[in-house]
Amino acid sequence: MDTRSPRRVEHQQTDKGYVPVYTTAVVEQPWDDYDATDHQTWATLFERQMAILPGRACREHLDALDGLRMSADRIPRFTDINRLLEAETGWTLVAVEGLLPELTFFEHLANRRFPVTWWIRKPEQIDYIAEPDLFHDLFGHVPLLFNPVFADYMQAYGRGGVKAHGLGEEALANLTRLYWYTVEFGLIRSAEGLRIYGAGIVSSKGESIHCLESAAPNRIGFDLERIMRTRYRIDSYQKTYFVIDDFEQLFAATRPDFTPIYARVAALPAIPAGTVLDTDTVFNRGTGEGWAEGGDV
Ligand code: HBI
Ligand code: FE
Repeated sequence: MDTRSPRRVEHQQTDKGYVPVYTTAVVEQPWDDYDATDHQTWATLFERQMAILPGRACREHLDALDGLRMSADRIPRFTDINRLLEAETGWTLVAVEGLLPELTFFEHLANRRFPVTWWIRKPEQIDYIAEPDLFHDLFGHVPLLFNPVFADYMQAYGRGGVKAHGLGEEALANLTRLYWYTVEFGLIRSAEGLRIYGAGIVSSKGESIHCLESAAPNRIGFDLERIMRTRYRIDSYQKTYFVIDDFEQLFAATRPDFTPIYARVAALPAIPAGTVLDTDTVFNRGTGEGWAEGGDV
């Protein structure tokens, strides 16, 4: 059997679009099967991001890359990362085939396991891939699990997801928006200005530049219910980014029981991705020119 091609189950409409959803099995990282092209893809992506992230990514992400000894040399071994990560925050990586059904994903997070796709994109996909591959997960998501407060947030989020699973589609949609606008596309304030912490941004060259420097997107202060009502785009740069003061604010937001919040959000209309409300705290608002076409999710 060719261990290099992931076992796909079926394509599904997910919050990342119409992508394959994989078997839920935890597998071993087939590190010896990576070939020179795979390691070169990792090196190209790693070096390209490290050339632009200082001054754009938050301090916690850059420090964790050092702490986890990640480098361009070769694709990291999950076992090496786990030794360092588990000692720091009790999180470990598990290798998976790719995007998981929500409940499986939430259960991993609730147990401080982060699922990392074992395969890396092909050279022709170097600029964009719809699915989370090894680079997106390992370079984008894993470093912040080294930060104790963000690590607590991710576990609390997973527990919330397991609870929400029985509450139906709307609760799931609200949680997916929360994940999208924080874990994937979140910005954070710092003494030097706004910085990136979202994995979807930090693993993308174009969006790492766009999210801070373009006049187009809105940058709005974190508000849990506002985020749960806000649609998002899956096939172009975000029209709106939400800004947290610090990771404590994010973790504190998960403390209350979400059930009454889901009820309030369900009674209100969804907010289109590019809207700014009078009640919003706006950070150096842009002018909104140059929107890419395409529907909101
Ligand atoms: N599965 N492997 C993997 N990685 C993800 O980031 C992921 C997932 N399944 C569901 C999912 N993300 C999103 O629906 C989150 O909003 C829950
Ligand atoms: Fe992701």
